[in-house]
Amino acid sequence: MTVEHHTFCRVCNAMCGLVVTTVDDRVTRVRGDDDHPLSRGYSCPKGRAIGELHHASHRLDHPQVGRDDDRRRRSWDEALDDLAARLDSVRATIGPDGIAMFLASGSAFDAAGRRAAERFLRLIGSRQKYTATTIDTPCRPLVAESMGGWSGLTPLWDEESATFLLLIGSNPVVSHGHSNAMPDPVRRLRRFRDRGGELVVVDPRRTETATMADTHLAIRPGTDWVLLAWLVRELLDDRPEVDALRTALAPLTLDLVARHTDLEAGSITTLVESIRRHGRVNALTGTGSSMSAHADVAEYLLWVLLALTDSFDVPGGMWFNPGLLSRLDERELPVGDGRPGPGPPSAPQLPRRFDEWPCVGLLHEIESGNVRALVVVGGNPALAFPDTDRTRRALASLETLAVLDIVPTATTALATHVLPATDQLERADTTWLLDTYQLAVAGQYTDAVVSPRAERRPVWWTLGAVAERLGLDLLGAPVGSVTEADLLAPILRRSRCGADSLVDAPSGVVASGPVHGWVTDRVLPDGRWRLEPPDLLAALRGAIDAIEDTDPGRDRSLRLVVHRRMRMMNSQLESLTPGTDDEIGVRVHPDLAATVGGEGASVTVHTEHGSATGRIVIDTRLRTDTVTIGHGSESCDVSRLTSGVSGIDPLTGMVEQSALRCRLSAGA
Ligand SMILES: Nc1nc2c(c(=O)[nH]1)N[C@H]1C(S)=C(S)[C@@H](COP(=O)(O)OP(=O)(O)OC[C@H]3O[C@@H](n4cnc5c(=O)[nH]c(N)nc54)[C@H](O)[C@@H]3O)O[C@H]1N2
Ligand SMILES: Nc1nc2c(c(=O)[nH]1)N[C@H]1C(S)=C(S)[C@@H](COP(=O)(O)OP(=O)(O)OC[C@H]3O[C@@H](n4cnc5c(=O)[nH]c(N)nc54)[C@H](O)[C@@H]3O)O[C@H]1N2
Ligand code: SF4
Ligand SMILES: [Mo]
Repeated sequence: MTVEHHTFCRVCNAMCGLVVTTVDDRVTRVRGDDDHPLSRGYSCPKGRAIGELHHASHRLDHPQVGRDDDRRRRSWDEALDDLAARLDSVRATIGPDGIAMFLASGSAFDAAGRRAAERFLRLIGSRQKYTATTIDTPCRPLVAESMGGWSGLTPLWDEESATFLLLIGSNPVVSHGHSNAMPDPVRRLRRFRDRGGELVVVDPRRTETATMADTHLAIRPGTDWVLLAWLVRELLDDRPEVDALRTALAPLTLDLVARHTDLEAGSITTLVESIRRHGRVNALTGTGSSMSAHADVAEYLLWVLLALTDSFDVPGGMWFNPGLLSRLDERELPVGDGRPGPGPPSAPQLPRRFDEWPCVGLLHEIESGNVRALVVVGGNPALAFPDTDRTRRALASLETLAVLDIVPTATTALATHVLPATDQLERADTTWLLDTYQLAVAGQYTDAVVSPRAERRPVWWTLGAVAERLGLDLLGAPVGSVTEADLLAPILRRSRCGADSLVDAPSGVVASGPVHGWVTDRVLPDGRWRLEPPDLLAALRGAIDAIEDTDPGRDRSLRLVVHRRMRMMNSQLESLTPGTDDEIGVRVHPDLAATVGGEGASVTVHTEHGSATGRIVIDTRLRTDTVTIGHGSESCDVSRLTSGVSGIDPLTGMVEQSALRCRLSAGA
């Protein structure tokens, strides 16, 4: 029987509405949902691949236990008994902190599974929680807490009433937004421009997004903070409350800023004038800014710019989505001052923030023997963590590495327990964890579209069954008697529009567009942004001191930067979406390519931390001093070029992943 199901995509933050056609238990078609209020029929190749992913022959279908030649297919009972016995022994011998968890992209869209996973670690009593935040964008929650009192504040573009949008190191036409979910980005940006909005893109590459902009500033990688420092300096005027900031910025001159950023002085001045003319600003950073050194300083200055121009929490400025399900505007949120807790025992210098430790801390904890067992839920640390060889040695040295995933990965290859999870079409879900990233107060619920194939099991079920064996009540009832609907019910009950109307709306609901005032009224300490948080101000001073001593004109080194690929989600979907092969390799400008063998030739990129070899892909959009490798591919693995020891951001523990000095050599 042919059935059309309304559901939503859980590959990336955009969470586009989809219509999935099934004939009996086969998925025959996936297309965008025309009735979806936010994505309006849009879908991308990744989303359209989820049917194929559901049926793919390489899917994990059965539990497996053991490493290398000893790995065997096991029954669920055997696999869970073995895993639980190992976790129990770690708990008994070295304590709960011997068990760690890495929760990443593949768990961010699994409401019931993610909730269960977080609770699992709490029940065990382990502090060893790690997520992708500290290898992605920890500068934003750091600045949110330091300036606004709460780390979860995420400024959103007001697409209907903003008149000026500044994008720094983000390419939403490909990524569909970093912290702002942007389904159908081209149509959205075009509509913004059509109604007179001005778009400025700051990126060393003339990206797909930059080609749509009024202005593209092809900045030298890693210098966004210098540009932002100048904008803030120009807009500070004579406000008395920012004297320390004014003093810190005093050494800058337009000439110095132009030389460092490699931008024309005239275009910098024009940007300042634009901001003054518009009055209110919408501005977003992405990984291009968050992954380079001084990311915290750049983010800090951006938020200062927004605060100074009265661009937060007011119409025409940026807004904060309280969430259809999160309902932040009704909660008592913790008030923080941006001070971190102590790091893990083997690396106390690292900060504990957002209730977790930085990913690089996990490497230290494994190497020191503090962590003996790691449970990975929807993550691929073997490719996502820095310094691939070191990371893999650490993962391979674990007594127990349990991985809950849907396909074999570089990480499952090192696992002791490979546990097949249900995919998105096999589970009921709701837009919970990321509802504050949506460009409207909106949400969606979906039933499972198809039943799980083979022996795939939901993440919550697997962890519930392990917990039961450890004598812990994870799910509130015996795992065999719990349904996904039971687990989602408490989340759905929080819906602003009521659980039933959310469940009954096939394409989701939009409760409202931008709302204003709740952050100022309920979150900000004393109703004001802290404009001079001590740690960020100190980081700014340090950066300015260093810049005064360097001559950018003499630093001709190439810079390695990050980018996302259209047809992959990090390391995912490589084998499914046609055209991914064209996206994998070392992208360079043709002039640079000519010096190392030309298009298609093999080239090796070296940083002070390591080297990676790939095929040259010509990219005429890049600066000639910029090289870029998309993250997430084993054949050309950019994480071989990063370090888990040097360049670690002292405030967040973030790894330096962009704007790294590098050089090229022809061949492998
Ligand atoms: N198609 C696709 N979509 C994705 C993902 C994916 O892998 N593929 N991944 C998802 C994830 S996990 C994330 S975190 C988001 C990321 O979302 P975005 O941050 O929007 O990611 P990118 O598209 O890589 O955009 C980063 C841009 O920064 C530029 N850049 C690099 N270095 C610098 C610099 O020093 N300064 C400036 N100004 N720009 C710089 C790059 O040229 C690139 O255009 O995307 C998400 N969406
Ligand atoms: N050098 C360098 N390092 C980077 C980056 C970079 O640009 N350069 N980018 C960083 C960024 S932004 C991020 S977000 C991280 C990404 O780090 P990760 O999130 O660890 O990387 P992914 O490749 O997205 O891995 C997600 C895993 O989830 C699995 N999965 C997919 N769907 C499901 C599901 O429904 N259930 C379960 N259980 N699993 C599922 C996928 O098969 C995949 O193995 O990497 C970071 N690391
Ligand atoms: S943009 Fe993201 S959410 Fe939309 S279809 Fe593509 S992968 Fe799915
Ligand atoms: Mo990310």
